[in-house]
Amino acid sequence: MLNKKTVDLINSQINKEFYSSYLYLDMSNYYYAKNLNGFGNWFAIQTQEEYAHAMLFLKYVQNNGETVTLNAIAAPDKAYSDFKQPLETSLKHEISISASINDIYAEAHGLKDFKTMQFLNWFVKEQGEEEQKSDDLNKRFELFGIDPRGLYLLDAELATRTYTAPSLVI
Ligand code: OFO
Repeated sequence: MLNKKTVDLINSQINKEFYSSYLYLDMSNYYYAKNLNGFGNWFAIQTQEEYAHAMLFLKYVQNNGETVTLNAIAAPDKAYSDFKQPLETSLKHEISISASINDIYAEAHGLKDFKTMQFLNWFVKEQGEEEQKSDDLNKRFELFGIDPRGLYLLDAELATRTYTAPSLVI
């Protein structure tokens, strides 16, 4: 059994993770349409990761005998006017997702819900890594992305990224 507010927060987090997946799919499409297939690949893998996060939260609700509530996923409404914008948007988005997970953690902590805190530990670490990855990509774009040859090499590097399923087992 979980506290109702905790279940509500986690159900809302499921929606945010699916939205993240959708948002990154939109960014992936943007880069593929510009023939930056490496950037397209990088965000396509982000999409897979976010889908996996949503499913982990979903499984946690199910495993605790609670009801999963699936709400409508908002359409990604961003229009990008240059190659840097999706990178900046994604960093801001990751920071907001970290804050959202911290809010669930704070609720669980207040309730001495150690089981949920332990479950969330993986996500707290994962968000730290996600923010770092995104920040790193922003910085490398600033260094190399403005020069066409640098952009070509960065795109080629991002094309090599492959998907690894989350290590968390629920
Ligand atoms: Fe779900 O990890 Fe990023 O947002």
